[in-house]
Amino acid sequence: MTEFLVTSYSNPDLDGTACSFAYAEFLRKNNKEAEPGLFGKPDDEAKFLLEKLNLKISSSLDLIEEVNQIALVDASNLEWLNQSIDKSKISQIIDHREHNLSEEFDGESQIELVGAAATLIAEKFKNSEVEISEESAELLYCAIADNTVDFQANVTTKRDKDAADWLENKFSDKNVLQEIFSVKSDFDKPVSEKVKNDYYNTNLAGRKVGIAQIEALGAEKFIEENSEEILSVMWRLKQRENLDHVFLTSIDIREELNIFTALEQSKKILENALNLQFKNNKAKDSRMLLRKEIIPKVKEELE
Ligand SMILES: [Mn+2]
Repeated sequence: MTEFLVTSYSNPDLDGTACSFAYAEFLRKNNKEAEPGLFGKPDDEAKFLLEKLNLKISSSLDLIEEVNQIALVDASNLEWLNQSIDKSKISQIIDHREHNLSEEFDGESQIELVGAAATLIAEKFKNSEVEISEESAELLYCAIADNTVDFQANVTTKRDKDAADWLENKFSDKNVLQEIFSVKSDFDKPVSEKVKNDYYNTNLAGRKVGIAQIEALGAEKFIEENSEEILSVMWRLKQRENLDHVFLTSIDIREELNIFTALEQSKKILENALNLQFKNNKAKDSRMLLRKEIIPKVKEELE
C-alpha cells in the first residue's frame, strides 16, 4: 500500500516526468510512502533520459487504485487529467502554468510562474536537509534546460538558473544536455511522429483546440521542407479529434524564432491573438513563445 502517487498529465514531457520521479523521492526521504507514476508514454526526450539512467517508472494506472493521495506535478488544470484520476484524492498540486484551475481546488497548491516545475522541486531539496540522488538531480536539471529551451525562452527566471546551477554539481554526466538537444532535433523519423511527439488538445473558451509543439535545432528547415505533410497531419488530427482549431508552434533554437503552422480557418485567430502575419500557412515571430504563453492569449481571443 502506497500512500502517495506522484504523477502528471498523460504523455508527459521531461518536466512532468522528472518532477514525478524526484518529488516522489523527496516525499520518501521525508518519511512518506510515495511512488512516481506516468500516464501514457513519456515524450522522446524523457524516454531517452529514463533509458540512459536505467530508470523504470510504473504506469500510474497500476498504482491509482491503491493510493490514498495524489500529488500532481507540472500539472494543474483538472480538466486535462487522465479520466481514471479520482479528483477527490488529489491533495497537492505543484505547477508553473498561468492557465490553471487551481482556484477550484482546496488542497495544497503551489503555482509559481517559473520556467519549469522542476525548479520548484529542486528548491524543495535545496531548502531541506535531505540529499538529492544523482538521478533526480540529472532529471531535474535537464527538465529545467528543456522547458526553458536552454535558458533562452522568455519564461526563464533567475530561480531556474539558480536551481540549475545547484543541480549541475550533483551529477557527473556533463554531456547529457547536448544529447537531449540532439534527441529534440532528430528529424530522422516520420513527419507525423515528429508533429505528434508533443501534442495535445484542450478546451479553450468552449472551443476544442489541438496544439503541437516542436523545439529543435533546425526546426525552420524541417517546416520549410515538410509544409504540405505537416498540414495534412494537422488536417487528419482535426478530423479525428473533431477540433475547432489546430496549429503547430515550432521553436528553432539556433535561429531563435517561432514558426507557426496553421490550417486556413485558424490563421485569423492566431494573427489576432499573437499579432502575427501569416504567409500561406506559416507565420514567423522572434519572441520564442512557448505553448504555455500562447494558450492564455489564444483563449482570450476566442472569448
Ligand atoms: Mn513544465
